[in-house]
Amino acid sequence: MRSIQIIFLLVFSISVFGSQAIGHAPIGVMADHMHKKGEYMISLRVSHMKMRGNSLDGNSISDSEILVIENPHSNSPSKLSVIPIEMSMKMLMLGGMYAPTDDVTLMFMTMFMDKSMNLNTYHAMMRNNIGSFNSSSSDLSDLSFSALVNINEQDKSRWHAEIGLKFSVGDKNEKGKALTPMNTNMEMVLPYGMQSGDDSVALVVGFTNLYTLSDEHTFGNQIRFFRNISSKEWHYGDKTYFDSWYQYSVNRNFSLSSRLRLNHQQEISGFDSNIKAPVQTSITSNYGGFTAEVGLGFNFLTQIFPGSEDRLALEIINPVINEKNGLQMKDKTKIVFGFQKSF
Ligand SMILES: [Cu+2]
Repeated sequence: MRSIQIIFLLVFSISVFGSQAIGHAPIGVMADHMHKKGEYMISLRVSHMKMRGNSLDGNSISDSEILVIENPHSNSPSKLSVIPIEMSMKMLMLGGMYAPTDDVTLMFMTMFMDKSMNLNTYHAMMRNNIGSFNSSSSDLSDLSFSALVNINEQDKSRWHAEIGLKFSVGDKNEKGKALTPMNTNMEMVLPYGMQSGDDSVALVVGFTNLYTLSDEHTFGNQIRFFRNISSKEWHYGDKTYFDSWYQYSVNRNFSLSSRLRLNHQQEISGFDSNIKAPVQTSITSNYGGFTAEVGLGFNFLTQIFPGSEDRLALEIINPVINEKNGLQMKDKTKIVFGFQKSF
């Protein structure tokens, strides 16, 4: 009888004082929370984003304007002749967290990426549109291991740091068929942005602050740096994310969020001499830059599987500032859906 009472009390206390929807950041933010000693968590995130149209140094540019830009790789054709129309990126992220102590949470994340791009080809001499084609790639893209370390925990404000490594394991020599400006089909190494990896290792350093204004209102701020520490012929540029979010707790099971993200990334370092199609994506300076986006979302706790409550979350993210380097595609809406469960 006594043990039944204890179990009842335990279950009751978990459901009343346990997790709240507002206890985790908006789903697009990583490494936002820590766990109590002995806790495990698994997470699954699915995201989908689209890019459409092009910009030169942040300003929209038409296809006819792109067709008069110099092709730096060759004289035949002497101008860019293949133009990206639309790109879609699907990502699947599987993560795990475990807290060996109250002050340290270990985090593991693996990412699977699927990319697809539609492009138009223009004739080398006549400059008329001779058709379109699709390039795609999909692969396990990267694995990362991090430790989150409690720095300071007060009544209303907590700080933690993240230190980790991100290993790019995806293929960087993926090939595809392309329609050339000579009106032939050719198998070639896909441009940098269509590859699933760059064979590099990045050091990840982050700092997160969570500020609880009241039971209903919380603010979060996070900065994360990705610095390349090992690479082969080329690698994507170092990047920095800054996230700032506000969450409102509607009730224990449901919270709403708004978030501003600032992204900065360097252009690609190094090059692959096999990547030389007359298209913007095969030019390393057409990568990186500054962008900002705004996300709106919710976190929801519900019971699907046995055990602790299941956490479902969604975020819809829209671009607000585009200062991408050189000639690049413009970001459109991104959607992130997540499922998390603690043990
Ligand atoms: Cu977690």
